[in-house]
Amino acid sequence: MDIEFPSEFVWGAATASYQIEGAWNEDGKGQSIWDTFSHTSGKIYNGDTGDTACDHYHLYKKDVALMAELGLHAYRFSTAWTRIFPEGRGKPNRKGRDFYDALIDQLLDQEIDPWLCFYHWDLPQALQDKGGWQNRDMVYWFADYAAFVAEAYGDRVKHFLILNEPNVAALLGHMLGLHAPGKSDFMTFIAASHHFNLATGLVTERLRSLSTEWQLGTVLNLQPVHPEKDTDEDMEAAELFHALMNRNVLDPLLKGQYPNETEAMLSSVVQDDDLRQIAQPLDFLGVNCYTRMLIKSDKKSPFSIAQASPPKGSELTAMNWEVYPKALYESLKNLQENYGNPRVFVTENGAAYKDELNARGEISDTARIRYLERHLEAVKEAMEEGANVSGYFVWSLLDNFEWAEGYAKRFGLIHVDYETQKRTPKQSFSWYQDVIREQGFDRS
Ligand code: GCO
Repeated sequence: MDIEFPSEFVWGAATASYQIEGAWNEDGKGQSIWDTFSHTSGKIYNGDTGDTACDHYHLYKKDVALMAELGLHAYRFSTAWTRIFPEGRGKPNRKGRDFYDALIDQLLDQEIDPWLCFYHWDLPQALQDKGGWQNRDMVYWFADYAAFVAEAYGDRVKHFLILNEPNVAALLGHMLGLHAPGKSDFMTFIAASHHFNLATGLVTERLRSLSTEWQLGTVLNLQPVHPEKDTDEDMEAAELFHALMNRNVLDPLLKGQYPNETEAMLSSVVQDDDLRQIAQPLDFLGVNCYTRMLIKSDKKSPFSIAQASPPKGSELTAMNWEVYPKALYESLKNLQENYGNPRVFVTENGAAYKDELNARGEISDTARIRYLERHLEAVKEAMEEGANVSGYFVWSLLDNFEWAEGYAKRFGLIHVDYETQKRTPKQSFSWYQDVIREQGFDRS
């Protein structure tokens, strides 16, 4: 076999509550900032919302059966905070808690390891109304919620992911206004960035005091940042973006300090004991990586940083993201060489393509298979050079609500017809079935 992985390598797939569950206001669930944002006209392509999504809330047994058919070792999902605490705090909602109980039991019945993420962006609106992540109290409200969830399911769930991509949530939701809660303010971005970091450390400390049984990690979006041109201006812009996007979360978590480039920006929100609180040892790091970031200097943009277009003729996915497998290799090598080679799981990697059903109702998504193969090759190359990688989760199990893009972008191994909720495994589903069974693949 051309590309082979160790026998204990974990093969998974990932989703997120708001992107697949639907039932946005059912069985006592409260309103999240993504319910608010998607119900605000002009925010989401085509006016799409997560009101129904893949209706996973009602179809989860069917979806778990498909995961079993796929042969998944692990399934990464997130709990909707407002399903468990409709207002974010206070009295828990029994029906919401029961849903995740049933999902976890269904997974265990099929011998699929549940990997639970406490937060994949769907903050309770009631807490946003109190300032959300800009408010330092969020850190304690989140820790209370995470501790409740860990104690509710921790007898069966052994892997917890604390936050999903805090760096992306801070930037897109609080600086660029492209994601919920739709803020575009530098100090809101800075405060949210720091409070996400603080929350990660506090939850780690709280959960360690509750059990030594659990494997605790958190999920970061790590994309290497390259200057568009080798000019001083572009290289400086790339360095600053790397500090804002990657190092502003990596350095406090793994080194107990903020990067020089951003330390002064954060000084107004960092309090004495914070950096010690943040740098609590984790059992693993989740790395989400899709492509690289190409950055150029642009005096008219915030921080004089702008994203450059991929080089002419680049191969692109339906998101117009450059297919650049080396990005995943570089992200993994960066952790090995600059952050003490922590245990890593690739917790998201995948691609959106224009998937169409052929006359026989099949989807031959060969471009996605090729994308996944090339990125797994990059993972294997990094591992052969000593990177400490223990598993890989495809984003995503199902086509789903792709945030501001709505349902226009399909990342799933399984096609979802949103009118009928019919699930159709794509060719990549069968390909991944073989990869999991063989622990590797021959290049196509
Ligand atoms: C995340 C991602 C997912 C996206 C995927 C494709 O932060 O984990 O935003 O929710 O759907 O990365 O963009």
